[in-house]
Amino acid sequence: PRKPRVAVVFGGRSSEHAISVVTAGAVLSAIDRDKYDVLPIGITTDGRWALTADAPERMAITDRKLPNVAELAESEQGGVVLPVDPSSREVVLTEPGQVPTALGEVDVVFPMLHGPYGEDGTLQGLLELSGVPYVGAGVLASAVGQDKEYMKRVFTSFGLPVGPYEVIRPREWEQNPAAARKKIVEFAADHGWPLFVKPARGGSSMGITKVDDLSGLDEAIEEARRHDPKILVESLLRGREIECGVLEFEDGPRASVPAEIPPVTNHDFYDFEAKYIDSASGIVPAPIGDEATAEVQRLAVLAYEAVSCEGLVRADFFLTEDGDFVINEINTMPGFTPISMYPRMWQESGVSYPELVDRLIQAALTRSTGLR
Ligand code: G1L
Repeated sequence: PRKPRVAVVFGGRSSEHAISVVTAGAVLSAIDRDKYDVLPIGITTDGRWALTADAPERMAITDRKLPNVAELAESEQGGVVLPVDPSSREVVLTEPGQVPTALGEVDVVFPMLHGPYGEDGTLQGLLELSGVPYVGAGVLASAVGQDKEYMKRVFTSFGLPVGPYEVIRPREWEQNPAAARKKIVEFAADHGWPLFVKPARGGSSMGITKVDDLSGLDEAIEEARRHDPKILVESLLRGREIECGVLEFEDGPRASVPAEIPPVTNHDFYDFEAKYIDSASGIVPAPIGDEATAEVQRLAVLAYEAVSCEGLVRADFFLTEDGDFVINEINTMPGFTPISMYPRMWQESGVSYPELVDRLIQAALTRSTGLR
């Protein structure tokens, strides 16, 4: 029989376009070509879908220059822009916002797009409608994983401890900012300053401000609302940052050894750059002892089940001075270069990067489509 064809979809209309391209390059390099055929599908920053050349070496960072899909598609040994007959090399440009009408013969999609339209369940929904199996979280888990309010509500209902938070909904701020401000000041009276003001949706750390007192509050709210009209206010959780990976095996999900993210020195908090670029600074395994390790692994699998994740998830916790874990968030599409925390945690647990990629593809293929 012919090999399953894996379409890796990457790039996209996101500020994390380049990270997606770099990560997709690493995944393409790791896919076993004796076992699978690959179809690299890039999305330009203005939304055109391109069937790019299978050339992972051109997707790496070179001379401090970040790769992008437009250059991959336009370069000499470049790709073609969909919709096309994948066997032809004809260049057909789609308009921004248009999606290809035919992905051709694709057995499984490996989605690698950050944020809205990639990580939030919308692309997953398109794939469900197309009847194409895909790697990772489904529609519901993706959407819950993108919304910090619903994520906390689901965690709470499954008995997972979450930190204190308040939600400010779009109308609350638009119709009565004074009441919203009062709600936040009362929250600060209960839980103390500083506060973190965050957009409720959107995966990265963009739009998040640490607020030390009332004077910075309005600006922080306005900034968060530029990313999402629904915002969250959280208190500073003192404690060690511990992460744990969950991966689906043939007999169900298992947890990796956890990692510790050391307190940041030159960043105000674990921000975008720290998260993706300085991930080498994480300590694997986290030096927290056997009991805490077992506990965080139990909670990570519980979070995976609570949100109905599939394939994988990275669960992020705080370990308080009392020795209790508080779950901060989950990430259905965690940093995924070979030096990112999630692959490093599995490496340390005895699962290599190529094996990780293979397990995720296999899990998607055996799941197939429809209700599961
Ligand atoms: F498909 C997986 F395996 F679920 C998957 C997909 C995407 C895991 C991790 C990622 N990560 C990324 O695509 C990204 C970190 C480059 C952007 Cl969200």
